[in-house]
Amino acid sequence: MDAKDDQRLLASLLDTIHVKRGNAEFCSRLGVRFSALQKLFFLLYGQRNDTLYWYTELIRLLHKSYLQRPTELRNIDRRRERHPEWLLSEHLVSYMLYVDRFAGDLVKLQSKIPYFKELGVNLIHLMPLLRCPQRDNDGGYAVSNYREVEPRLGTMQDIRSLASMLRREKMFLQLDLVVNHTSDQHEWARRAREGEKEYQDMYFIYDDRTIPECFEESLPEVFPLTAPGNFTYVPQMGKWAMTVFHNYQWDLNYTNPRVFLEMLKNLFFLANQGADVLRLDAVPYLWKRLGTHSQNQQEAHWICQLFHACTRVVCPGVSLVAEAVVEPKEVVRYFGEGENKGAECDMTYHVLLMVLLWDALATGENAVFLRCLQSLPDVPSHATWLTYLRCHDDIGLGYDDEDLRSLGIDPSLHRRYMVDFYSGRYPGSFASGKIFMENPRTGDARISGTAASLTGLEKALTTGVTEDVDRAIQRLLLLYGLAMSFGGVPIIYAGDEVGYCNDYASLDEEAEKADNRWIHRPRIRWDTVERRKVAGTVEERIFRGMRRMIRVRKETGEFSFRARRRFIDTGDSRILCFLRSLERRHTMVLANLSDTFGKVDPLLFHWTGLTGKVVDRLGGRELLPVGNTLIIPPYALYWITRS
Ligand code: OTU
Repeated sequence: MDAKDDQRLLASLLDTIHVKRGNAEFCSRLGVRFSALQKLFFLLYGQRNDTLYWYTELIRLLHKSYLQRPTELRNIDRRRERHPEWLLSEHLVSYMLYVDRFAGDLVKLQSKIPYFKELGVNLIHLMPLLRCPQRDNDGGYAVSNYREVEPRLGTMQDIRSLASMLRREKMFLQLDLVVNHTSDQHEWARRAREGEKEYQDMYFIYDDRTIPECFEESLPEVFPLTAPGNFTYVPQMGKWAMTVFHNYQWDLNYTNPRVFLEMLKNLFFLANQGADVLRLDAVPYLWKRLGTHSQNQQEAHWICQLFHACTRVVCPGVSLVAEAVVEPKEVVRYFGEGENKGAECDMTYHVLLMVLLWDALATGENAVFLRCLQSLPDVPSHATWLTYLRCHDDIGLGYDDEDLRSLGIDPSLHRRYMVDFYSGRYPGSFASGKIFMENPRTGDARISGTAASLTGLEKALTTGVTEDVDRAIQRLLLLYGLAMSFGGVPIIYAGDEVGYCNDYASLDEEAEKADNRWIHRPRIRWDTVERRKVAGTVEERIFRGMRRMIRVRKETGEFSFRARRRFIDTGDSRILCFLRSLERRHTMVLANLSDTFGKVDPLLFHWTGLTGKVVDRLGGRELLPVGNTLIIPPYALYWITRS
C-alpha cells in the first residue's frame, strides 16, 4: 500500500466509526501515526482473514478512549507533546512503594505527600494495586481485574484523587500494567477453565503435553524453585496452560488480536485515571516462539511499538516504561532501534548499571563497571534510563560474559563471588543478603536484600561498631549518589532513604516464605521514619544525605539526561570518575569504590576544564590537594564543579 491508499483507508475507517470531521486533534494525531499503526498491526496480525475487522476495532477503540480522556489530562498531553523532553529533566526523581506497606491504603497515602516533598521525590511509582487474589498474587503481579483497585487499598476514585493531588504539587504518578499474564482468577481464565473456547484462545492452552514438551526444550525457568516448568495442568479444563512465571499466572496469547485490544483498553483505562507513566511488566516475554527461549522476539518489540503509537494518538502525555530484565544489549532494543528509534518505550530500567554498582562495591574496582558500559549502545533522544540500586525484585547478575572474559575474568566464578559476597558467605563480607532461586541445574543464583543490608548496615548495627556503621552509611550514599548523577531518572526504593534492613519476619509468613524477595519489601513503620528528625541517628544521617543529593541534582543541569557523560581514567582503579557536561558547564563525579584511601592528581581538574578552585557540591566545601595529590577517603563521593 502506498501513502495514497493509506489516506483512503484512513478516511473510510473514520467514516465507518463515525468520527466527526470537526475532531481535528484526534484526526491529526491519527494521521501522523496511521501508517506506523497499520504497518505494525498488519505485521503482527496480517495473515488472518479477519485482520481488517480487528483493525477497525482498534481505530474505534482509539477514538473512544480519546473522547473519554478528561479535559485536564488532554491539556497535559498537549503540553508534553510540545515538550517531550520533560522526562529527561534533572528535576525528576522517582520513588517506588507498596501502598499497603508504606501507608496502609490509598487515602492514607495522600497524607504522605508532604514527606515526598521533604525528601524531594516527585515521580511516585505505586507497586501493583489492581484487584488480585488474596493468596497467589506475586505481590500484585497476578491481576484478577484490571478495572478495580484491590479493595484493601482503596478504589479507582482514590487513584483519581491521588493523581490530581500529585498534579497540583507538580508530581507524577506511575502505575503498573501487567501485560504478559493474568491471574488464573481473572474472568478470562475462569471462563477458559469453564470450557469457553473464545477465552481459551486468549491464553496458550494445550490438550496434552505434546506442544508443551517442545516448548520446554528451550524455555528457561524464571522461578525454578517455586514454579518449575512453564506449563500447568488445569484439572477443571483437562488441559495445560502456559505459565512462564508462577503456576497461577497464565501467559496471554498475543497472536490473538483480541488480547492486544483488551490490554490496550486496560492501558487507556489506567491512563485516563491520571497515570503519567505506565510500567509494562515483563515485556520480553510477550511473544512465544517454539524452538527459542521466547524472550525478546521481534514481535514483542512490535507489540511495544504498537502500544506506544496508540498512546501517542490517545494520551501522548503518558510515558511507557519497559520492564525488561534481560541481557544489556537486549534491554536497549526496547527503546526502539534503527528507524524505530524512540518509537518503542520511553524508559527502561538500567539493569546493567544496577548490577555494576553492586559489582563495583564488592570488588572495590572500576574495571568491570567501565568495560561493561562501554559496549552498551546509546539511548535515543527523548528516551531515558531509570537508574536504580534496589527495587522489589532480586538482583540478577546479567552481565555480558564476553565483557568479563575480555578482562580475563571467568564469568561463572565472578558471579559465584558476587553471590557469596552479597549473601555474606564470603569471608569478611560486610553484606547480609539471601540467595534467591539458586538453580542447581544451571548454577544460576540471584540475590535478595535491602540496600542497607547489602551495604553492611545490618551487620554493623548488630555488632554496634561505630566505624562500621559509618562505612555502611557511606557505601549506601555512594551507590545512590552514583545512580543519581549517572544520567536517567533515579529511583529511590521506599525505606532505603532511612536505611531499612532486611525483614526476616517475612520468612515465617505462610504467603511469603517461599519467596525471599519479601525480605526486601519493608513494612514502613513511621516511628522509625520519624527518627530522621533526631540528629545523629542512622535514619537522620541517611535521610539527610539522600535529601541533599536530590536537591543538588535538581540544581545541576549537567545531571539532566540531555547532558553528555565521559568517563575519566584517574590512573587509580579504585576511583570511578566521570564528567557530566551540558553546554559549557561541567560537573565531575568522583567516587572511591574501596575501603582504602585513593588519590588523584589535581591536574585532572584542569584537563577537564575545571580550572581554578574546585568544590564538592555534595559536601559543600572546597577540595584542597596536598602538594600534587588529592586524597580520596574510603567510599567518598564528590560532585565537583568550579567554585
Ligand atoms: C517482573 O519481574 C516483576 O517485577 C516481578 O515482581 C514479577 O514477579 C514478574 O515480573 C512476574 O510478573 O519479568 O522482565 O526475579 O526480575 O521476573 C523480567 C525475576 C521480569 C524478575 C523478573 C521480572
